[in-house]
Amino acid sequence: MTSLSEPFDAAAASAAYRSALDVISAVEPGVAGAIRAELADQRGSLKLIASENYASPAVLLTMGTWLSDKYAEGTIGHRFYAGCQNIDTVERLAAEHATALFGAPHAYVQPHSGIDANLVAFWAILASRIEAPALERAGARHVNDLSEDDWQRLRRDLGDQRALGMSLDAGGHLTHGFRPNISGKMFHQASYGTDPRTGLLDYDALRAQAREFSPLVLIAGYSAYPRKINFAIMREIADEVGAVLLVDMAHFAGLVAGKVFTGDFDPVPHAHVVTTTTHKSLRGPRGGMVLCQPEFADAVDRGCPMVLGGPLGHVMAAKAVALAEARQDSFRRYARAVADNAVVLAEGLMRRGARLVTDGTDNHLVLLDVSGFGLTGRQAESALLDAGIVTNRNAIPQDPNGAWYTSGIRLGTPALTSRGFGSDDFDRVAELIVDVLSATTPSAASSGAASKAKYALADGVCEKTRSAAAELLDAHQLYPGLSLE
Ligand code: DSN
Repeated sequence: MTSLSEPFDAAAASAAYRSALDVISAVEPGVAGAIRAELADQRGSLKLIASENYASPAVLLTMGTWLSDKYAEGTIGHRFYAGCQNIDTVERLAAEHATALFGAPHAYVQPHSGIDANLVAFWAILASRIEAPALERAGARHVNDLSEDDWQRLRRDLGDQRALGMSLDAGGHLTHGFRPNISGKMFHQASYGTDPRTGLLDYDALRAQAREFSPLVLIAGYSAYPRKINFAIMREIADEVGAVLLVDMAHFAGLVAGKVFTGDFDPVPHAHVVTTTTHKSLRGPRGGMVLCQPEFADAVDRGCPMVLGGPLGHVMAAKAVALAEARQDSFRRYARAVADNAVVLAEGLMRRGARLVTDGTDNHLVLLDVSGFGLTGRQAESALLDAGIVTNRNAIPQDPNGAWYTSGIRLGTPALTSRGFGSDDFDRVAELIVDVLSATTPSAASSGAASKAKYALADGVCEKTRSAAAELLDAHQLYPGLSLE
């Protein structure tokens, strides 16, 4: 890839992948074929999904190893299985890189995903703030030592707790206490939205709501809010109402690691607990992680086996490699470019008449309201895909089309920035998007809800866009020099 990605030895990586594919192919050629096809697909499309990226060959190769074959429930040096010394090594390296990179007192690198990381965080908050005091009151060391009455009282107390998170249509995440998700069954939940006039978080309204609702957990973080959050104010609100501040930085962890979000906008010094994925803007392997203040460290470390299945040694190793990469100066340049490119994309879209939620961005994503083109998000997503532009539909605040068809398209810059796309390229991407959406019309041929998915594209638009996209992609190769042939 380019100077914005880790350099790698293309000849060595090509030889490694060719040999690996031969071995796989001898057992199940269908899988080897899908692996080859996925590389071709990723190389051949404009990937604008805000939560995706391209990990380095070093990160990817680390995952394909026998570290996968070891059970290692427990934590570093304290396992439920013998022979975990090498898993200890990789887990320790990953945790050390994470604490150094983020300036966090404690890191737990076992979660398999962002949802798992949030579950560990919820469990640790309940264990530290509700269960531990109950044990102390009862003079017990362990829940198994509680009388049946005390245990039932504790279960009621655990079930009575409240969480306050950002609403889904304002950009929050399903795991932030919403009913269909297990978090909505663990907690009584309320959500805060954004100001309907500006689309921005209204901290005064949130403060008033937190005072009224009195949550145990105040959750900050998003998957589709295009602005940064002031975590100093969030912590002030949490302290005022006696809540634990949990920040889910899955989307913007790369901007925190790369020092684009600093001071009040860096969650780590302000939050009690921070969760993240490792594969989005952080550009690591698919997985999760928890950072926390010392008060929560013991409970967080019991995440496996209390919440999670056995840790994935091969993925923790890849996290160590990715976090080592993120500590390089080149990653700071990358993170800065991700944010700068998002501004260019936003301005390019608006200059061409598109409406964006909050009229811009200051992170890695933009949320495009496609109702101005007369389309649903579903129609826009499909039309763009036909033209070789991969995005995902997303609800916008107060979305009349709900969470399935939606009125929005979410676009992110992390992946194409890893390929080396710069500002001129992102302006061209904005032009292509507007061209495709302007040439798309809702289909008149059907009626009812299904019509929200049907559309027609003007003749020739797909071909023209695919050829323009190919020029951009050719100029910024994914894994240049890596050949499977
Ligand atoms: N799937 C993630 C995203 O796309 O934002 C959230 O879980």
